[in-house]
Amino acid sequence: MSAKTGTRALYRRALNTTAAACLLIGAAASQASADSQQVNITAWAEYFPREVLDSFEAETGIFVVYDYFDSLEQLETKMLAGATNYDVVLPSALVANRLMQVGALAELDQEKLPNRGNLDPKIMEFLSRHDEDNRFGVPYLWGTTGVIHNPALIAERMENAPVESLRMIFDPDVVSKFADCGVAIIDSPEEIMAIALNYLGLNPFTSDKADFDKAYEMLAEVWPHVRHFKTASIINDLARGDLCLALGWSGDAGLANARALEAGNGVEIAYSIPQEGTEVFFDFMSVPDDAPHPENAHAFINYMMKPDVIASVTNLYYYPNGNQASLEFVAPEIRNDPNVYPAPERMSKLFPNLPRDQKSLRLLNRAWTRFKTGR
Ligand code: N2P
Repeated sequence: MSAKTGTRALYRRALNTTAAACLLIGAAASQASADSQQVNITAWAEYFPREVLDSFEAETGIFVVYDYFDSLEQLETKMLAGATNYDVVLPSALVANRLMQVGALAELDQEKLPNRGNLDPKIMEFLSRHDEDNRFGVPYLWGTTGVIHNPALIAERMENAPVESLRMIFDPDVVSKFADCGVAIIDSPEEIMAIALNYLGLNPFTSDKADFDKAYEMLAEVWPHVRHFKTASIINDLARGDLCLALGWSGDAGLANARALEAGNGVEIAYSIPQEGTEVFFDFMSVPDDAPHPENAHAFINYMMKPDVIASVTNLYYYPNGNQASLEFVAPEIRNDPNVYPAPERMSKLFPNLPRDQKSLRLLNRAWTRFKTGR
């Protein structure tokens, strides 16, 4: 489903349900326009389960309009232009940091977020590197970027493939073995370039051109074996068996596996956090400075911090969350899966994505574009 169709469908649905709710709660509600009873959110596709949005709507009478984005760059560009009409946006902590600096995010009204007490103080402290005193956002889901693979298709092509290593993607002798069953890389320049630099033993946040040249040289050898960079197609392509390997996000591997199971097509998908270390990301719930319904935005964010609610998101999407009180509601097989909640030994090798200076960003984007376009 394209982002456009999805949004239209939800709009229609939101209006119908608004009409039904008005009938139910009578005159007071029917006077409120559909507009003031809505919250416009934008996030990745498959990041807020329909059933969770349904319960929020039922509990609050506020209807959710969900618009998808396919890349952080797309979200950032839109937010910098302003007047998005969004009430809640889901940037990564890194992108949120840049948006704060230009005044594109509103400071949250902490009084309206009583469920904040459920959040994990360690994660809050961590996030204060991007958002001092945690004033502009609260953590939603987090995860790692690593090796998603189809063990059966991989084993047919290589015995003892190094699935715990980024060699699966960055070593041309290895990745070339899987070109025929389909290799994809998420279209996320800041994440993938940092991982590539780190793999080479270089500073992931370097602003040295020679470092970017080295990373580009490595990636150029990988490019002929990559089928696509379509972030939004990766889950379904893996689930159908149309890809056997991807450098992508931890939860998307779990989701692809669950989808294949549902389809009963015999496909199995696994994930590993690379032993060389990789990026850990934190996604942020925040409110644009010009949000049309800031009250509803706070109600939404507060609802998503209910322990059982956010645990149900983790249980469906295989991404850990930043809510300590939710852990007891997280299914044990997810809570104890070291590829979802990383074991301490792997955790110590993870690095968060940090802000880069303009020069570094320019070099990074140039290397990425050359890589992606094969030039
Ligand atoms: C989309 C998940 C995106 C998480 N399915 C990236 N931070």
